[in-house]
Amino acid sequence: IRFLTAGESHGKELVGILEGIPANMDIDLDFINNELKRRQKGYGRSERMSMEKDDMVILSGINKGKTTGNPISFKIKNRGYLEVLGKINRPRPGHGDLSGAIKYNQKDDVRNVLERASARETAARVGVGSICKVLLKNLDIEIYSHVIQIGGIESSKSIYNKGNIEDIKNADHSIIRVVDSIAEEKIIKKIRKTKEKGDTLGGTIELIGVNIPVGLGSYVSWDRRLDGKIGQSMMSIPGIKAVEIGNGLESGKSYGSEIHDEIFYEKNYFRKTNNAGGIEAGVSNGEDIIVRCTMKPIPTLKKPLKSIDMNTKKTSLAQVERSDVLAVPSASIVAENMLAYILAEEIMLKFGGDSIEELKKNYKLSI
Ligand code: EPS
Repeated sequence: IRFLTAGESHGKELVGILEGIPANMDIDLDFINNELKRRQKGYGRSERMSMEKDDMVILSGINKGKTTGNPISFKIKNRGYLEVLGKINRPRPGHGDLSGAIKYNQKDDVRNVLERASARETAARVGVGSICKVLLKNLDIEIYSHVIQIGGIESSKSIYNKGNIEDIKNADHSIIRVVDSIAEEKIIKKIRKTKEKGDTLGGTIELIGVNIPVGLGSYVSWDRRLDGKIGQSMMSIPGIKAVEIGNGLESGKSYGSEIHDEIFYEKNYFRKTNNAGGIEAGVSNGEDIIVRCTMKPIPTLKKPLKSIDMNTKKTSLAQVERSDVLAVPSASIVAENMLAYILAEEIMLKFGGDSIEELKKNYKLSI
């Protein structure tokens, strides 16, 4: 399967095209729109979020609530559409402004760069990913996420600490998707103070994929490794600067005897630990897939950093635009949906099928 998105942050609409989804799959538009809504929540987002009520308009590939096998195309309206936008020529450190302006020769006005580099585009990706989630649900594969750290304050409920899947399923009950209520309170206070100071924050997300079959991805070539594909998809989310599979960071500090997951057998192979995060040698091993992503603070600061005025080449303060204090909870929903896309792609590669009936039959025969 493959997808493309188009659209600018304050342009008229975002559009997406997703190809390769099998025919006859039931699509519940309410489920998709709820995914779009989940991405818009979170404490510390710009007032733009109360303006945008994202909903998907299907243009093709779905008929009478079922996929047809044809490419699916859709649009999402930007309620924040602005016909005239002010010029920008004081690039924000940490944003794509300056590199984009030089690369695309937009030195007179960086506006065209940031309108596409904006994370608004991820709404279309959630549209794509939510259709992939429906495909995965047909095979009982689910993806959950929560936020495990913001501004250095950690949740105790990470999967390698005191967290468990039941806690994580409740992440939507928290406005910042933190399931440890003590950490949640501290973080909300920190966000409030950060906003007052005109500053921004980043954080870390944890994702869990459950009911994953053995054998997605391959070690035979570098570009078929599942961890490599997941890594790229996560790194492609604006602001993500680090990706970890399983207990990856810890593993570099441990003995092999402490970190590798021992293998047992009772009717089937299983492991009692999952430090590998469900992937060994670029192949899913049947355990839950665990991924963590860290997002840097938003680069638009109300109290701006030093930059250069591109007209005068003199030191100046970076441009101030309306923006978010942080977008980590939103990024967690984007990450769920990017993981759904990668897993759906791998499922189609391994099991195949032009209709959902054929995919399900192939899947049952193989696992
Ligand atoms: C964004 C800046 C803000 C965010 C936007 C991403 O928009 P505005 O500049 O209009 O306040 O709200 O995110 C979205 C619109 C969205 O839907 O996530 C940026 O600069 O990346």
